[in-house]
Amino acid sequence: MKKAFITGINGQTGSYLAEYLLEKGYEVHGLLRRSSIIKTERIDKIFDKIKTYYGDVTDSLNLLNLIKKINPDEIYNLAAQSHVKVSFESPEYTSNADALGTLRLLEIINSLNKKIKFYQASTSELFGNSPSPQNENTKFEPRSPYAVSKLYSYWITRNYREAYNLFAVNGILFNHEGPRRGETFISRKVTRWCANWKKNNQIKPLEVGNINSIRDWTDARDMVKAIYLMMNYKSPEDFVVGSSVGRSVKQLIEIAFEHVGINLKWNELKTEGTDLKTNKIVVKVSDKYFRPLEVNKLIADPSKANKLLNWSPQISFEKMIQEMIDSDLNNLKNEIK
Ligand code: NAP
Ligand code: G4F
Repeated sequence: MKKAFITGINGQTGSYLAEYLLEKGYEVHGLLRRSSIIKTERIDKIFDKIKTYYGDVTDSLNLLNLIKKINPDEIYNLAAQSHVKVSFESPEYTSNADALGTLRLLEIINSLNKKIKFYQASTSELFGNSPSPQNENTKFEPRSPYAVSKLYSYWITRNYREAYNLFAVNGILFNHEGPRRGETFISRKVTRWCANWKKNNQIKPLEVGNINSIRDWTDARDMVKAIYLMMNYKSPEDFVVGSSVGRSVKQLIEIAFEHVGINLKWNELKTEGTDLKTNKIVVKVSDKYFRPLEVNKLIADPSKANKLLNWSPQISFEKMIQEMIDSDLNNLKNEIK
């Protein structure tokens, strides 16, 4: 039985990855941050099948002691301050966790057991405004403290692979979403608003930032399959993973709104959207949600993953959005009054 240690097991993707590795017969261990309230909803379903430990990727001794104790075959480094806008407000912490956290893990592997395989959660944010579609050979132009920190992690992973012959890989994943997505990322913010509107349509308009930026959104459950495949590929290589379809934030909003029966009419400046049926303003653009720098257009060219890993996404964008709205509606129904 292979042993996996997942940092960020409590996050969106970490929770799906833990489930997938359990299905594949792994023994799964995960790093949890202590919190003053219990917030393990994403892993409650599998809590008795996994082993969790309190810790933090900013704490070298904690990581060293845990890895010695667990003695994993594979480490998946998913822990990160993962919000791009927040990274402008908290750049030092973001760098500590998202850049140095990776170095700490690689140093431990290199000194303790070079056979441990390592997965680094790299990101399409590395590409910044480089022309799309982006693949493994596209120039990196990071445009946030988050992306700069992840660029360090990308290179230190390659560096340890080449210098010390480690099986260490970067999954350069484009945006991935699903019912467990953090509530302040755009997809979940929109689907939560839609669920609220369906339940009680007297709510305030949805406030968003830049609706022109384009992203390549894939279901997180498809993404964890790609992570597994690259860790089981014959050699350690980096892979770009995404659906290869780009949509604007404006399109995302329109599609989600249609799912709850709203047909949008935008004003000329595209700063407000009105529900055609009721004439009510239902969406507003607000400066509050803009970033100091924007990344305009991220669309994956996943040809390498398609060909070498035989990977392609199975869950459509529309199905994912519908499922997210249904799940948010369900959460509202289950709220204790
Ligand atoms: P997420 O939901 O924000 O999960 C991140 C996890 O990391 C959370 O469980 C969080 O713990 C944990 N964490 C944060 N700082 C930590 C620290 N200092 N020590 C230990 N744990 C810490 O993010 P995600 O969407 O699952 O993404 C997983 C990884 O993939 C991240 O590294 C992200 O940057 C990267 N990525 C994500 C996407 C995407 O579109 N989702 C795309 C490319 C790359 P708490 O629950 O306690 O906050
Ligand atoms: O959902 P987002 O916050 O995701 P973003 O910035 O693309 O980052 C996510 O994907 C990366 C992979 O490309 C990951 F590495 C990263 O960890 C994270 O998971 O924003 C998507 C787009 C942006 O252009 C943003 O400016 O939506 C735009 N947006 C417009 N209004 C908004 C909003 N984003 C958020 N979060 N909230 C808004 O109100």
